[in-house]
Amino acid sequence: MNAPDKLAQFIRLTREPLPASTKRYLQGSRPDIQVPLREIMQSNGEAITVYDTSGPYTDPRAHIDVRSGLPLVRAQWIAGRGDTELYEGRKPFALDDGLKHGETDALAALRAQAAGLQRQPRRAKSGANVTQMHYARKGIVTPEMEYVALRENQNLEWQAQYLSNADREKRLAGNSFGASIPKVVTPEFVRDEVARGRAIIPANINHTELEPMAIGRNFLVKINANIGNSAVTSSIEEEVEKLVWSIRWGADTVMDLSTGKNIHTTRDWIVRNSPVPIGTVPIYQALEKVGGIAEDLTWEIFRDTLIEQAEQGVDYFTVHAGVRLPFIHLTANRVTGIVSRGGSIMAKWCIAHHKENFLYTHFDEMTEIMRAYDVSYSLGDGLRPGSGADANDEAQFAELHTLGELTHKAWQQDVQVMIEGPGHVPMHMVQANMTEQLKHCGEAPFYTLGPLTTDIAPGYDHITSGIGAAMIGWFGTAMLCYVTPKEHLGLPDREDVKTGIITYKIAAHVADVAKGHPGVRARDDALSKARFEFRWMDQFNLSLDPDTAKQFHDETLPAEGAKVAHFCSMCGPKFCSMKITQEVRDYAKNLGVSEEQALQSGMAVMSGEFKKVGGEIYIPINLVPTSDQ
Ligand code: IRN
Ligand code: FE2
Repeated sequence: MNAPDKLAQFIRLTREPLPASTKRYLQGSRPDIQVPLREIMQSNGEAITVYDTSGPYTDPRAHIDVRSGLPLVRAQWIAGRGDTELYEGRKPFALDDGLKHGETDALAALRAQAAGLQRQPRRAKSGANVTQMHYARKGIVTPEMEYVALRENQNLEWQAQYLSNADREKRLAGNSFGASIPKVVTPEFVRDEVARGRAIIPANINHTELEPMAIGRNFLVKINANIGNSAVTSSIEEEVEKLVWSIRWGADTVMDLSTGKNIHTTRDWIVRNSPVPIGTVPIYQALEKVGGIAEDLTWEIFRDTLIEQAEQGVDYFTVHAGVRLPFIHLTANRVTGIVSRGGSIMAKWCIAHHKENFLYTHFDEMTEIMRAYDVSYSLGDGLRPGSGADANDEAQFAELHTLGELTHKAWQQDVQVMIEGPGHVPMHMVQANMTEQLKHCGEAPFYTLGPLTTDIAPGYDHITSGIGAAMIGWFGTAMLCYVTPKEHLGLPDREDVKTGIITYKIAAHVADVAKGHPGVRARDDALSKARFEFRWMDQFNLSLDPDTAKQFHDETLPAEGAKVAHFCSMCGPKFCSMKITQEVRDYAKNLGVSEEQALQSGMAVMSGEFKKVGGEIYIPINLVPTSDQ
């Protein structure tokens, strides 16, 4: 089987909807605003809806051909604004960059097809500003903003049916560290958040396949999954597979961090087949263009790379413009020096030329390019700490303050910005990062990598970082960059990607619950109820990873009957606390007394028993009642 066919087969497999799930759409104010969500139907007839990042792949009615890309959701919106024009575009740099590495037939076939994927690019008409921030500041609600508003509301019907107003207020009053989460997200609210730079909608005008989403402190916490080949492993089709796989499990954005061969072609395939925003670090490709020699980089090569990627439809760029020459010596005494790839490339350039970072000196020019395509900045943390020992040091915060300065410069041109954050930070030092970011970056969304709260667990860094991610999400970080179990050890495979995503869905969700988004706890409550009522299938289906939940259960109790049994193999039939509670309730009902009274009389009986055996907490084994064994 050739590579594209293998890919098509994989995508067929991942088109299965998740168990008991149906794709639904919320209809917006115009026919082409249709916002997806996933409805999970329970055996008791109650439905829970959840945010759905999986795109058309999980819609059985959608026709998908990876060779031609996804449906063009935004085509009418963008063209309708009349402020962009189609143009010739640049020839992708070194279209045949794979050939010199000894290209296989399968890759040659992919390239030929990718050429078909390339579309004529669009850019802003001369003098026009096409960014979402620009529209927002003019008071205009774009279809993208309306789409996002519909998408952010969680289980509104459920809330109306099951939450009293008081309950809703109680949830909203959860400690949200100064965030102001609305009861209902309206398009006007989204517009206002984007206008003041507190949220971004990463949406390149060349990414017409995009289902818009927002990143901001007053919205649901988002997660990003990194994919991408390196010089040593992985292929184009594997990367598209990882994309489809990532959004199936809930990645809100995906970054293509490819550094190996076929960078341009891989990206074409990813963007054309992605319903979620795609981010990149353009300095990686620029470095490939100069044969990997950082000193040979120039602003011109970087600028051409930016334009090349902007034409392809990349939605946000990580730019390490805060790694300034005067800050580099501040890392000299660190335990782990500079751990950011982009940061180390720029530091090397600065030192070699003894010049200020060209990303910093050309920032306004760069912003003009971003503006012409509405690419958002993700201002990179090139000096983030790479160990707990280096956390919150002078180098890190000097860079953060510079990122704040650059944010305000970008905003002068209405270009959207988020700020990248660490890294490795012990738990008690996590909150200072958020406080410092809020203070210096004008409330632009924070986007952190973990942080990892300890350095002693390679192989488990999804967990060391999931802890920090949950905390910083609660404090106000808008997007969490996932870490997989392979962090520090190797390139993640498909299973690692899934583990990283589920871990980060947990972190984001616990933060959302703590922040008080009124509808997000619907899922917890429904799952708890299903658990208490021994509706095993509902418990699996409501979970973040139904396959694993079911598999673990079935490992010890595989029989169909066990799916309705009032116990599992953890405690067995006699010691199931939930079963006993239910028995107490039934007992009370039979006696016609309240649960509390029943518990009290039950306890009186128990305490009698307890005294009979001598009143010791630990009783000799021969005195343990055995009658019911
Ligand atoms: C996120 C927050 N801080 C860093 N990140 C991510 O790290 C960033 O979005 C990108 O995916 C990756 C960039 O790594 P380097 O080049 O800074 O190591
Ligand atoms: Fe690290």
